[in-house]
Amino acid sequence: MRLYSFFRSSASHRVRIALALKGLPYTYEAVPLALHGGAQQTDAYRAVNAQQLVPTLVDGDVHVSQSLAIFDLLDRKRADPPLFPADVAGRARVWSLCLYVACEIQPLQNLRVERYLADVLKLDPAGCTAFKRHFQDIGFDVVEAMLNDGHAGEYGHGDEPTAVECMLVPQAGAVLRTGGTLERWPTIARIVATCARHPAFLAAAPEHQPDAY
Ligand SMILES: N[C@@H](CCC(=O)N[C@@H](CS)C(=O)NCC(=O)O)C(=O)O
Repeated sequence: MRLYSFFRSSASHRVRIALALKGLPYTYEAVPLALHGGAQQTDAYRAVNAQQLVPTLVDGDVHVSQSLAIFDLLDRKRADPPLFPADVAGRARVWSLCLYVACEIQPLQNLRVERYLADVLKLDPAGCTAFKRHFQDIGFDVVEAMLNDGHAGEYGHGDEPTAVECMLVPQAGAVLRTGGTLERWPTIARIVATCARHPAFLAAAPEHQPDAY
């Protein structure tokens, strides 16, 4: 398999964690994202992924975009350890947490949004950061409440990592990158600290990728 990834991209990071948890080997294809003139906007990358977003997973002649679709493919390819629980209620809870991060938090932090804020709405860098932090904060307030429903254990859903942590750890990284801390969200902070000691999460960390700078 080949993974088109950028070390600092949270969506790429999700998939790297999932691959590492399952112990699936892959070739790393770096896509150097940038606010302007990034590799995601080239014709060469558009031929790989029409969405012009990372990650893309290529498995033989199958090209898969969207991190959650990639999780599903990986779970079917190698069932163990499962990213999504088998029981109906647990599976729905994990999907709900994942979709909340994927749909309600991360898209508002994306480079294409920042490009519009900066280039068209003329927000200065501090304004762009305030915008991201606002939606990050209200998003993590919700995730914290969702995690505190009695079903978290050592991790966000029970005592083993699931897709919840594949989403949570990269999103927490985005908070730290914009100068924030996790103090406001003790359950998220506890789970992220637990993941920081897990070998799969260490292997997938942005600073350990070949394109890190
Ligand atoms: N919903 C997508 C999100 C993908 C995404 O937003 N990728 C970002 C990096 S984290 C990207 O490629 N941004 C490039 C841009 O906005 O120009 C997924 O889950 O894979």
